[in-house]
Amino acid sequence: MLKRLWPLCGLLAILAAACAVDSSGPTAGESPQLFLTPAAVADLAVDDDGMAVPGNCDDATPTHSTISAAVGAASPGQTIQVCPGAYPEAVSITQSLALVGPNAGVSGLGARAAEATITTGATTVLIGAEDVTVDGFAIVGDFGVYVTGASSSGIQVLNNLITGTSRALSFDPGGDGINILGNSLFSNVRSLHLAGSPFANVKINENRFSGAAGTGVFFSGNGSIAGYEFKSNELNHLANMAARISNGVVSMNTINARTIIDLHNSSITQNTFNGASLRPCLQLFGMQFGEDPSTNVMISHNQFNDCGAAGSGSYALQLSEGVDQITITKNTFMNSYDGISTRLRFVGDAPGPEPPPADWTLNPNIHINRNAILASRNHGINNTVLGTLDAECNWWGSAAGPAGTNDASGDVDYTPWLTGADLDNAPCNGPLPPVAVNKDQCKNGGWMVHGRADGSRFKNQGDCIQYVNTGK
Ligand SMILES: [Ca+2]
Ligand SMILES: [Ca+2]
Ligand SMILES: [Ca+2]
Repeated sequence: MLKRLWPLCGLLAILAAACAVDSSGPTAGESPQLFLTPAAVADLAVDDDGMAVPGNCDDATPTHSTISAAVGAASPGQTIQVCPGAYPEAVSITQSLALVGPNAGVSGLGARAAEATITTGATTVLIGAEDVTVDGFAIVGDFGVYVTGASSSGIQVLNNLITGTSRALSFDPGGDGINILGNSLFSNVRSLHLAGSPFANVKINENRFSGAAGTGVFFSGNGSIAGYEFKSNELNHLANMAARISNGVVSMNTINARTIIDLHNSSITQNTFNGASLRPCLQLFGMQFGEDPSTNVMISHNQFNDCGAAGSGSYALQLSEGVDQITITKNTFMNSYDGISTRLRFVGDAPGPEPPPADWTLNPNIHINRNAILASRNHGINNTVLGTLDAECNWWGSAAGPAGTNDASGDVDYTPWLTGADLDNAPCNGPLPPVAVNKDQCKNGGWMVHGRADGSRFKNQGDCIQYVNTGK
């Protein structure tokens, strides 16, 4: 039935996307693909079987069999459609182009159609121009995708599976308007590297970062990023986001790796951090390694699970020297070694004397309020430096407040505390007064230091005696 439509499809190339039959037979493993609506038909087509037209990989018209040949034939701003297949070639792009693979628009984290797989042992996709899009490929190399040249402005890396021996995705120059969305990036050294500066308006959303070793996500410490989204990623690879990031939002990620970040005028919200009881979870950069200490950061509504272990990496959340205007609220810290700690200055940090002990003083504008701090294994809050840490109005898992290893250590103001688990509404009135059980406890001012079993206070001695007698 469909075979009989074939001549019509050949005549009406513009409608070719409606015709899924390949009279020459598809490449092994290649199922018929419908890429693009006719209105979005690409300018050039590539298929490793040497036959396709834009919009139809199964057309019998001869075309480029390598991506490099199509890139060489393209004019600036054109779109190149790449059909499923194997492309063992290094692709170098030196002008604005869009490379559109068979999984364009399809996340790298889920089910995919047959891939266009580009593979070399060296740098596989080299981008040396602004406004280049690479969407919907599988890419394997020493460097998977490597952005070089004077500027990375307008680079879009979307919906790819990228594996790199040294780097999966690496940017040498800074730039404005960079989207890294929907990719699965794997490397045992670096899954993502931003080396250049300055960057602006960088979105890194809905990706997965994986690798067994290395600093997986690394931003150069002398760089800057103004305007930053890091949302809904799955981060399984140590992240050192050392660039000075301003106006950033880190939200809704699942983070299964230690993460260190330098943030300014930014927020960290609605993330889940998992430490597996062996690694620390989140550290805010201070002035170690010459960083500009994090300032004006809201850390709220995050879940920290099983973070930290004895030794240097002991925390769910750690504040480093010099951070200021930090608000930590409505988070849950569950089963951490230390829930929240302050970082001692270590040898190699600049500036100041070495080594520890507590040799720096907290800024006063750090507030830890209305969090749940539960089942900590060493300390719920561990302040190892000078200055008082404001930790009033937290819920410690009991109306009786901190206890056992779920406690506060060092100079921490933790009273009053919440006497209920509702972080939005529980009263901040702990410690609760001892319950009056006989009327003698009401006399001689005793009514002022006793209370009811629900934690409420008495108005006067008579109120107290009535409670003892009637329970009301
Ligand atoms: Ca074909
Ligand atoms: Ca093919
Ligand atoms: Ca207090």
